[in-house]
Parts: sequence; structure tokens; C-alpha cells
Amino acid sequence: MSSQKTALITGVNGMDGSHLADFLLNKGYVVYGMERRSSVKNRINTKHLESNDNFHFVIGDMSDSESLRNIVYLSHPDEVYNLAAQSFVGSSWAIPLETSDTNGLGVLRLLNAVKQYQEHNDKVVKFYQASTSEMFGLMEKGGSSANEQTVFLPRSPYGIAKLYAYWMVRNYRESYGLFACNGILFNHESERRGIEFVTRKISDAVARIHLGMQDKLLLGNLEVWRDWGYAPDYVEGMWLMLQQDTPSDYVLATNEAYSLEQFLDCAFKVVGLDWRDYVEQDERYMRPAEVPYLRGNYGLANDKLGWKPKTSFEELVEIMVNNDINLLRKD
Ligand code: G4F
Repeated sequence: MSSQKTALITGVNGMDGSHLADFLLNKGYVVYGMERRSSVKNRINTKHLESNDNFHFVIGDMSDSESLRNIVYLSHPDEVYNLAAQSFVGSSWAIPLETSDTNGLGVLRLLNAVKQYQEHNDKVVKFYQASTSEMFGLMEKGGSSANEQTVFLPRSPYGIAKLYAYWMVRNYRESYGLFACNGILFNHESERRGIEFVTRKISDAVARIHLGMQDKLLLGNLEVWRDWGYAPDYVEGMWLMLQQDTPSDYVLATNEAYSLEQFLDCAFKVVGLDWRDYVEQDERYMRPAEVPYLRGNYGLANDKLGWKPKTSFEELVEIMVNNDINLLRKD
């Protein structure tokens, strides 16, 4: 029998999905990447995988249990990484039912598919769930950073749906012995981030302003702080969780919080500008309930997995701004 491992990644076209696919292919895995059916393909982050013989796109949907079961049985995975989600917190008030279905019930559907497959095959399938710091919600600014024991106080339909999934993963681990882990990841960004997220919105705007294509940037609440890391560092943490002998839940973070104003300052400085000359606040980007402050303690991941973030805040901002300048220049 071949020792080559197989992984199934849901949400493969997203930022994390595409970085994880690259990471696993580099490790010699065969990778199945689940994407939704769409008349217009969304493969900006995964175009380069189309010609890789070890990579296969498969069509499925978190709302369709039949498709999830078929994909698990087709791919015979050793590891399943559930990264599919309605991932934009801001939209979760506009589409709370879809968010709850995809981010909450969808995870239960996938867990059931994996459990059933395991029961019919003599094989352990390890399961990773993309949990999130958004579940912590209301944290005290400047207080202790959140760890695996910190109370959850979610503030959005997104965070609440993710919390349901988090508990389902724990329940399937405790009830059925599934090797299932929650990675509680704090904000992590990269040049592949969707344009609606604030870091990419800023890096894109800075690049456009620098090239004379835009003259201002409209943002929502500037009084927010986040623990921002670099996504490629975090996908390694996901993989490490599934290489352990026993499953557990882990926080991945940098343990450093920066304000949105600090992000702006750093991003505009890359092109020698002052953000105050370009940024305006706009009510349309405010949320009905805000998570003002997030900071995570990755001590357990460091002790048990040997994981720590490798990329600094300043490096992250520079990577994103320079990438957007290069992309616009190419266009
Ligand atoms: O970039 P954001 O949209 O990320 P958010 O809401 O923190 O969610 C991200 O991190 C979570 C982990 O904590 C993930 F679970 C989730 O999937 C996603 O990856 O917004 C960051 C902050 C918010 O407080 C928001 O109100 O920036 C504030 N903000 C201010 N102006 C803005 C804007 N956010 C966006 N997207 N656009 C603005 O114009």
C-alpha cells in the first residue's frame, strides 16, 4: 500500500484553503479540494493547482449532505480540513440563516459523513475544524490574552454559528471517539485575502493611492484592535494539530494586538504617505455589534505542537502592500 497521504480540504479556493493545499502538496500529499458549483469559477488563489497531478477539484456544498458523503467516500482521506464557511463576519447580519447553515449545520453534516466513512472502512480519519477567535467576542482591552479556557462571548451570527460547530466537534470527539480538533485561529491575513476584509481593503487602497488610481479610503470603526498573523504560518499549525497522537483544541495567534490605526500607519508608510490624509469614516461599514479587541495566547500550541508565528506584523503589512502594488502594475 502507498504511504502517500490524502487530504480533503473544503473551501479550497479561499485564502486558507489555497495556502493549505500548497503546504500539503509540498509535503507530498494527494489533495482533494472542494469547491461550490458556480457558473463563474472563483480560482484566483488556486489557478496554479489546475495543472498539478496530485491535486483534484471536487464539487460539493456544505448544505448538501449527499455531496459531502460522496466526496469523503471518493477521496478516501486520511485528513479532512473543514475550511468552508461564510467567512465574512460583516455579512452575517444580512444572511444569518445561510451563515448558520454553512458555518454551523454544515460542519455537523461533514462530521457525520466522516463518522460514517470511518465506520465502513478500517481507517482513522483526522478532522480539523476552522474555529475562530470571533467566538471569544467581547474581550477586555489590555486584559489577559485568550486561551483554550477563556469564556466565549460571541457578538455576531458568524461567531455564534462557529461556536455551535466548535461544540459539535468536541461532542463528536467525546461521544464517538473521532479524531477531531478545533483550531481557534485569530485573524490571519495574506496577499490572497479577499478584498472585503479590512487588511486587504487597506493594502489595495494604499497601492491604488500610490499609483494615482484612487484618492481616499472609506472605512468603518477605527477603534478596533486585532491579533493579526500571516496565513501561511497558520496553515502549518492546522497540519501539526492532525499529526499528534491525541486530538485537542488549540489557539493559534501572535499574542500581540494592534489597532486598525496602527495597521493604517504601517501600510501607508510603506509608500511614504500619512493615512490621515486619505482615510474617512463611513457608517455603511459599521457593524451592528462590534468585537473591539482580540488577542490570543498560543502557549499550548507552542508547548504541544512546537508552533509559533514566524512573520511579524510589519512584515505582513509590507508583503500585502507590495503585492498589491505589483498586481496593479501588471494589470
Ligand atoms: O477584516 P475584518 O472583516 O475581520 P474580522 O471581522 O475580524 O473577521 C476575520 O477574523 C475572524 C477571526 O477573528 C475570522 F473568524 C473571520 O472569518 C475573518 O477572517 O474586520 C476586522 C475589524 C472589524 O472590527 C471591523 O469592524 O475591522 C473593522 N473594520 C473597520 N472598517 C472594517 C472596516 N472591516 C471591514 N471588513 N471593512 C471596513 O471598511
